[in-house]
Amino acid sequence: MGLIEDLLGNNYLITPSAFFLLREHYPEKFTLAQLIKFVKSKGAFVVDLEIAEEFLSTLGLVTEVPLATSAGKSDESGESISHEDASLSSLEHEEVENEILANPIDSTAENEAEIESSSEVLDSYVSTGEAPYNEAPDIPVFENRGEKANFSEGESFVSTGASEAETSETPEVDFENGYGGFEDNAVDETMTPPDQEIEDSESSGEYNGENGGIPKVLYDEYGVPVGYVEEEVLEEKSYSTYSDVVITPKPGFSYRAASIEGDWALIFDVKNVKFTPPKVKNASGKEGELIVKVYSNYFKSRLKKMRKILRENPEVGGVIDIAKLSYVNSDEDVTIIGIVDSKRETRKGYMFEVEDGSGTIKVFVNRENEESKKFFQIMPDSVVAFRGRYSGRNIFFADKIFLPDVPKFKREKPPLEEKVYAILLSDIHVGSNKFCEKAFERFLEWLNGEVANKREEEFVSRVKYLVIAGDVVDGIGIYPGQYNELEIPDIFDQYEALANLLRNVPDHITMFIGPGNHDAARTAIPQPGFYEEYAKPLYKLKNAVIISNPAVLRLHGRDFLIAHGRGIEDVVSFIPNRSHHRPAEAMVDLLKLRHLAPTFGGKVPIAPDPEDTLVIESVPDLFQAGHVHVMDYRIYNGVFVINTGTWQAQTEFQKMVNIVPTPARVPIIDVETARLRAVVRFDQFCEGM
Ligand code: D5M
Ligand code: FE
Ligand code: ZN
Repeated sequence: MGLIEDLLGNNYLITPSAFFLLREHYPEKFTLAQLIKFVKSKGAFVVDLEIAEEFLSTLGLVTEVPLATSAGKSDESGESISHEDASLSSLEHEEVENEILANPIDSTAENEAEIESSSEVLDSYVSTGEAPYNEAPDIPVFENRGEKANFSEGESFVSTGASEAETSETPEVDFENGYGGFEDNAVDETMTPPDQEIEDSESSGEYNGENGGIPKVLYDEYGVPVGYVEEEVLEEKSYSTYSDVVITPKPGFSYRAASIEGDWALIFDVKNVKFTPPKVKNASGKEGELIVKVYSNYFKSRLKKMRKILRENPEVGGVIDIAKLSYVNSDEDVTIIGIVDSKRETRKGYMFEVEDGSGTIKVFVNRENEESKKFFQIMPDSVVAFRGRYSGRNIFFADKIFLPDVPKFKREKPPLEEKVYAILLSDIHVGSNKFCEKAFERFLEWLNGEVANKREEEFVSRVKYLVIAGDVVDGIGIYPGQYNELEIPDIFDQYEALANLLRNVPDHITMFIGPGNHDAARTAIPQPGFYEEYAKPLYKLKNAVIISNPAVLRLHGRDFLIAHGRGIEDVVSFIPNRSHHRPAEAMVDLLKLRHLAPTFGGKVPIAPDPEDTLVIESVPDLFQAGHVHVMDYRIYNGVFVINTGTWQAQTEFQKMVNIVPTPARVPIIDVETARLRAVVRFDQFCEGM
């Protein structure tokens, strides 16, 4: 196999110019593993000329092909389709406006204004996207956000655009005050953002203290950080991997769920998707050909899936290809469906650049039109439909915008014979010195029957499933300075420790465990699973099923969409008034766009697989994510949307960027309704909170 195939087989890409540079040395002078390790260390999954050159120089190999770096680079960036390329630079703004000037359309006041406003073009990405982490903590939500308030005020459940019927669902949700003797605290507890007193000066440098320097990171052959090597001879581990944590069911405790038959199926898992790498004739084709092909296949797949979703909406009719617009009369209403390459605000309204495989067009929506508000919800690279008229001159005047969205009606499911509960968790971060180990152990005891009252007993007795949506361990080398906050500085031991805790989950409870960005797994999403070499202890748990990120799990006929949720970060950057502290709102935005991470080239690395598996193809009953470490939930058009928070107290990094986590809360989901039944809190046991 050649270098191209070898890289593709591992989900890595190479540009032809990089290929020319490297092929003469491969595989004699370097191995695939070496190259992948290097590329991964750059946080990339495309081997471009710059990376190839740097790689060769680290090997002490000098390129024999005289290529000017800068020229090569600009060639390549011209070829690749990234969001940066698609977004409007100021130069492009000028081009756009000039085009309008050069091709004046019928002289409606609107168009004249459009022309006049050329100097006032705003780029709404700039105004909305910047510095979400630096803003003052926008967390009114915490001020009166005790669980009580949450449940009694229907308000927090009313989602943007949800049908009224939804509010009637709130009464079925109730709240359990908490664990053991802590009810009093829990009842009128209001979250206070952690302040200085939490700062634990001892916590930093615990490890460094021992041998002074920063230890060396050890990578495996595929560039995954594996562990740290300390300079001194390793003595016995100074940390626990919880091998002594043995919790057994409380004698006499009876589990109803043990006699309820399990009914689950993984109806979508990335591992089961067969990807065929794109065929290119040979690598000596045009510069960038391969990458263009890979990306265009990816977008074709996205477009195809989204078209299908949009066409399910009976209101979306009369769809035609952009290329055929010139054949329709200017007074005829038609619909186009396309990927939004870019969007911007003008004085009179909003302009989109839309592409559908047959062509590209500018779409204008007047600000006076209520529909124009949807402008803010449309993330770059998402797919939407516009209905309106084509006036010629490559501008489409839309008066209606359709997001793919979720139908308003509730999906009725046949009732279940017995109550069954599922617990949804995420972001456990085992290995972090901020991991709330005591709280987690109390939770395990609770699952084993150490309950405070009859109500809790009923919950525990009927828990049949436990889902963990990523960041199950803290990993190593995930962010600069992480070492100082690691309790377990070895990735193998982190998974060992997690498994040692999870083996205390009673046998009749089936666990579904998927990866997140802190796990030993592919960096880009989708993530097929954990790398088996590192997460072996998890694979060995007899009642655990390893799932991909994302995955769709069907429990007793109810579909649970489970994702780690990195796309939330992009929503917070691109959509105004979104916050890390209200992730359910951002998750609803993703649902409306029917995609888990719409934007290419944003914060979230997305692998351009031949199939876009991040499209939310079918409407779930429940949508779970984690990642932002804040528990939050709401109902949107019949879908229960929940962010399941974390088991990690605030890290130094989160302190810096004003992220206030809500650790150690256990949401109990009634499988029949796919709704929240209760939240049981263990945060009293979480040190540092
Ligand atoms: O993510 C935990 C939270 O921290 C989540 O809200 C994202 C945020 N986070 C994580 N890394 C970064 C960087 N590098 N910049 C800004 N915000 C970040 P977790 O995936 O658990 O680390
Ligand atoms: Fe996390
Ligand atoms: Zn995460």
